Amino acid sequence: MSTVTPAVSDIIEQARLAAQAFVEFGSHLFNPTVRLGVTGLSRAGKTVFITALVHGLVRGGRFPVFEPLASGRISGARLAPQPDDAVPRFDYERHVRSIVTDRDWPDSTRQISELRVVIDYQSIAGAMRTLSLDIVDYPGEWLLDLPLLHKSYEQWSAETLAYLDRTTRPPLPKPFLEQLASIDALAPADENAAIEAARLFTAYLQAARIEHRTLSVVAPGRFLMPGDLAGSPALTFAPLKLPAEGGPPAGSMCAMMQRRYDAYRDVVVRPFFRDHFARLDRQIVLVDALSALDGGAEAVRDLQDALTAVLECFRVGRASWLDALFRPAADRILFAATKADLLHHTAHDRLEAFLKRLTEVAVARAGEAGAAIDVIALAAVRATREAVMRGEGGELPSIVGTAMAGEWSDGRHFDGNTEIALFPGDLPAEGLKGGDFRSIRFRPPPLEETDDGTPALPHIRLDRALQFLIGDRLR
Ligand SMILES: Nc1nc2c(ncn2[C@@H]2O[C@H](COP(=O)(O)OP(=O)(O)OP(=O)(O)O)[C@@H](O)[C@H]2O)c(=O)[nH]1
Ligand SMILES: [Mg+2]
Repeated sequence: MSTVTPAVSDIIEQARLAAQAFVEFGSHLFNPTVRLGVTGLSRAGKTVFITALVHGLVRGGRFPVFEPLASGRISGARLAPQPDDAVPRFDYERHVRSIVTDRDWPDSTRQISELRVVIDYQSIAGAMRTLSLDIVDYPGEWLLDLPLLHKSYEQWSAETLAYLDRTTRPPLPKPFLEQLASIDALAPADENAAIEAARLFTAYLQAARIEHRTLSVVAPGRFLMPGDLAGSPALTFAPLKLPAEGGPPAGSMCAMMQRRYDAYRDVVVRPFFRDHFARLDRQIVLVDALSALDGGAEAVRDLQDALTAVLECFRVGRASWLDALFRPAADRILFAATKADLLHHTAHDRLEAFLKRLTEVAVARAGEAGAAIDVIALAAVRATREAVMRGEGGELPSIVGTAMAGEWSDGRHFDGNTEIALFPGDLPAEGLKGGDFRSIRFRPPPLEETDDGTPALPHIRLDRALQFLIGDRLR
């Protein structure tokens, strides 16, 4: 049976990282760089966060809490060619056009991309300096692959099938499970049956994503966002019911599936995390807690499971072979609940407290390992204003914004130009139950003028996030 043997591959991995760190150390002396990791499941708000952050730096946003900018020590920020030649560039201009000009949100991300921002600033002592900020964007689905790094095919198959057998959330994986029942894992490998199994398994994952919006721990992420790997053998596998004992006979169905799973893990997943997660200086973990609250108790549990499984892998400071993969670990980690503009500010405390409960274990572990931790509620782009509605129950702290065009679940239709005011509901004061909260999609807002007349995107606490993440590197 295949197990994940730490020995040889880890030693190679460590040596590679050490060499990389050495080369980078040399170049950082002349060109100080911060690699900022933006982590988040799909739809968490990564692309919007990166776009708003860069827009604020380059165009001068209203950032009173971001000291280097507020005090005037930053003389300018500009986009520069990124360090990795093989990775596409983050299409900043297109995303800005979408948010600012079209007042529409960017599309869901399908490929990895990277951006470098160079910040010119005056140090506190008065010297002129530059800092490069490197940021990577990627499809959130791929993050769900992180737990696969320490799982064998047998483990993954068993866990996935256990989930599929017990889940009661529609869509049910019936077509896949029926086909699975017709496959004998020990019989000779049958390519057509493998293709059909992978197709039905992928169809289930896709349907589950559309239905739930959030995703649980079952997915190999590239099945949903294959990038340029669509149709390759490394993506043509599925879980199988395996015999309790004994290795897979050579040439059998399960031997073939296992080989493909291993290829997916070692050739697709491992390099992605090695190249983009292993060398982070700072890390922000974005969590769309509000959509989960809207989805009810099971959606919240789903989000918690997925986050726990993913954050478990950032075992900062623990003696595990994954340490090698994630060293040097980020020394500052910010956990952020996104889209806080969907709440009145009086509810932001509750949102932060909810996020703390969701990520408790990961937060404690990162703190133990010596990383500086903070938890905040933010909106990278603030799409609403606040208002007080007077109803039967007295005054309700509400929000006002332009509703996105389309049909709502309550049957109302909006043309995309109508302002509505609503009370989004209450967040739970304790526990991880769903609240009676409604998450609404508003259009991005028009630009606002800052005090010196610069047009800027409104936000909530984006400046506080920046101060925590890179403020100390601009002193
Ligand atoms: N109101 C509001 N909505 C936001 C904000 N940020 C993101 N959203 C909403 O969340 C959706 C997803 O945001 P993205 O930035 O595309 O999310 P992502 O993490 O890049 O998602 P993937 O690319 O699918 O992994 C957007 O289409 C918006 O509807 C925000 O600050 N305020
Ligand atoms: Mg994205």
